[in-house]
Amino acid sequence: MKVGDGGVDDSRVDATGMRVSIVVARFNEIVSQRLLSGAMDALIRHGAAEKDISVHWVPGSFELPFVAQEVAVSGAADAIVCLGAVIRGETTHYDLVADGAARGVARVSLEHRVPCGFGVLTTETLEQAMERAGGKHGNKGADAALAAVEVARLARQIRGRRGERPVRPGQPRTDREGGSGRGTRDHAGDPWQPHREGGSLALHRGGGDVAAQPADQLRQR
Ligand code: INI
Repeated sequence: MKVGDGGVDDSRVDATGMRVSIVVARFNEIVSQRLLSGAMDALIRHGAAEKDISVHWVPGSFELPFVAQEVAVSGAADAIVCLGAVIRGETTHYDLVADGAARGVARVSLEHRVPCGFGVLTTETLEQAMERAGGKHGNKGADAALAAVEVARLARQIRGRRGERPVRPGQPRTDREGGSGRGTRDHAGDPWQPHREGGSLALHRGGGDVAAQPADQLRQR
């Protein structure tokens, strides 16, 4: 079954065991709060545990990429969902904010190899935004959350098939790019370095230290 009228196929999404960070803009909060509710509901309906969902509020959509980047670098999330509402006013600010958010989020996703769902509405009016935040055009927050999880699952399959190890942002991606990844130095305590575990090499991505609002407190907002 499809969610909304977009390309997200509800039946393909399994959020079980996924750590998801939602970054949400406070600007036009009446809309973004609904996008957030839609995203949370969709993730939980698809098996995500509430404890694995964190929520980071930012002032406006322009700030979404920076905080998404902090989350990505921390290694705390398998998928990131960016939510906001950019509603056209009478100035060109709209275009700058919308463009900055879209390009910035795409860049974070590609550079840090963490799927980022883009649930930022860009509309002419508040009414159009509300229609896409749980109204007659569905909830784009839910769509963005499920898209990010679907892609995170796919990435996991592809990486698993290639036997590829996770990459710490800013580190060489392949052996040819520099460093073998099987360090001879003592990397004790570095969760990104391979270590012996039951006779085979293992590599853990540690949780991040980015301050997040736990999802179970969110409902009280
Ligand atoms: N931020 C939004 O999320 N939506 C908007 O519609 C919007 N408008 O129209 O100005 C908006 N502006 C704020 C912007 O995102 C930044 O927070 C601000 O420029 C400070 O950096």
